[in-house]
Amino acid sequence: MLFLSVQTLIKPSKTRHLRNLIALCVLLTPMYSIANDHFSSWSDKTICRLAKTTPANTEYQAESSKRGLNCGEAVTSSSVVSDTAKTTSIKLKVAMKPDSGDWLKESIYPFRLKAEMLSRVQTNNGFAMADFDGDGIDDLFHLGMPAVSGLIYGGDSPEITNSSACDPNSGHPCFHSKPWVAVFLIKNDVTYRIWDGKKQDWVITTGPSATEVSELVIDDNSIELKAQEANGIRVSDFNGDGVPDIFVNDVSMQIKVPGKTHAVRPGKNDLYFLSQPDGTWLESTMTHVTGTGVRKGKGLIKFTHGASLGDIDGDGDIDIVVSSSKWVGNNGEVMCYVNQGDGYMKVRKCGNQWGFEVELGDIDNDGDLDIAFGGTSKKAKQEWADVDGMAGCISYNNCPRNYNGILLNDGKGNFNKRGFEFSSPVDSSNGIAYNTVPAVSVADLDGDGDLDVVRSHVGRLYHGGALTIEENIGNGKFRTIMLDEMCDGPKKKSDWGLHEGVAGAGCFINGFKFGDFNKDGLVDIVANGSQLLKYNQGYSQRVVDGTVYLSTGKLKYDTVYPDDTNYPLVDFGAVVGTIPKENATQQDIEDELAAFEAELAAELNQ
Ligand SMILES: [Ca+2]
Ligand SMILES: [Ca+2]
Ligand SMILES: [Ca+2]
Ligand SMILES: [Ca+2]
Repeated sequence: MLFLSVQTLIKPSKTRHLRNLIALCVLLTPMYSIANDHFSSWSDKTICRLAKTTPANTEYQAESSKRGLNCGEAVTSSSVVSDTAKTTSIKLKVAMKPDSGDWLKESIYPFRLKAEMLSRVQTNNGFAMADFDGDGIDDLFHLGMPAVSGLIYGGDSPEITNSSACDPNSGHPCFHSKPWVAVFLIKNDVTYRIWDGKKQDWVITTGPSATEVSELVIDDNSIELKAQEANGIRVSDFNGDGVPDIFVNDVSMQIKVPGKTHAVRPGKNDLYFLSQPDGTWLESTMTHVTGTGVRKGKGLIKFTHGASLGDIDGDGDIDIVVSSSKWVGNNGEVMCYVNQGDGYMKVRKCGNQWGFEVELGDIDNDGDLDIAFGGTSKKAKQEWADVDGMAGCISYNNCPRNYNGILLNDGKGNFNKRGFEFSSPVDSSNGIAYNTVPAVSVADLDGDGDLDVVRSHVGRLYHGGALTIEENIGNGKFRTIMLDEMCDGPKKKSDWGLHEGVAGAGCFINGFKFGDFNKDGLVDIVANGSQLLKYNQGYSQRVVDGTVYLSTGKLKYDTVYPDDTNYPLVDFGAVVGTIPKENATQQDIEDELAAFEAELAAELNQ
């Protein structure tokens, strides 16, 4: 799939008028056709789904009538299964890398959509892409903390929380009544006229467009099961109907209680949305999640900072692994949602490691999915022992809770055995160790058949941020081949902020996506920027969101920023409320063309 925007085509031209003239000439035909039939690229299935689930939308109804589609009847489960069987295999696709759902199939990076979402939500907490309408183009699932009242922030009330919290005694509906998940249907080759702030002019663009269909995500649960601090979104088909489902892990919030030596957290369940025969996604924790640690009506509460999807037990269905930052003895637990084959999940303990991030991949190439694990750094623990103590450590040199490395699968979905440990501390340029790994991902970056590891690092309380790339050198062993520091953080401990989210903190990568963005056969990396990035405005720290590590050969990278001229990813052409609407008519284009011709002629005559 080639996504070529006209902006890209005409970028090299220094003459704005000439550029626009070329653009207009190129665009006349496609714009005219779009103006007459903007649904042409939408499948019958999509039109029916939207017509059925949004009966008030007259345009969907009209289009389904025009096509003679019978969308009115409730679709039964059996008819969906047979319909699915015609087009896709019922057997689930096993999420071995690279088919993890984290790979960007198209060279799109949704800046415009994220900006749109940032105006609606308090924080952008990540996105995932998967094709849900079966047109071959990945659609977008966005996670963001809703703007709600009643939240307490560490910056305002450090005596209550390090980060942000909902005070259960405040009476505020902080256990959100607003949704965290938004879904956008992506279509390609849509032509729009949009305002370009840099050029201070309207430009015409052809490329992907995003249409919001979040009304398809349904959460009928009581407030007790709403998200509180959702930290990541992952999509894969859990129930085998060929439509991606949605999993959101919730790390919940940390509250200090007077008189207690450490913070307590109320804890919330993860969110589990399953695709339904009527085309919606329904939050299904109550009906579809049971097992160890799952309390009836409350789901699994394990402070799951990270999650990864894949077939951990080799039975052909997609399971879920979550990290847990709940202390158990001197260490913690890894929990697994084990798929029963039909989307019913039975939770069990599947490892004994405390920490933050998990990413599945067959690290040792023995056919089962292992975990690349992100936790805290021993050196940082020791550096901050005077402030934080050494909780969880048996001795100064023996801190089992502080682990960054590989957890090996025993073939049955148990991750008790440690493999390679990333041994050397990652130090900031100020000589202070990075504390935590808030994102880890895996891909075969050098094409030698084994999975390499990419990690994000932050200092204590998210001060400073860096990335490392670890090359798999065989037998599941690694060496660091690259360290890129985005923000160095405070120069000394006494300059450190007291909580997360303070000005200057929060410059970090919270997720990676991979793809071949310049079609040279090499795997490139794009970094999803921190959710706190907006707090960094006005600081000299480098903006990380959308930074591309463009491979130039075996494990060598050019770092490309979103405003560089050779930036390889395409933004959405437009984000539209409900359905794409043509913004320009044939007459508009002809008028504009005439105006440019006149301006150009005047310029040449000067
Ligand atoms: Ca599904
Ligand atoms: Ca499985
Ligand atoms: Ca393995
Ligand atoms: Ca490799």
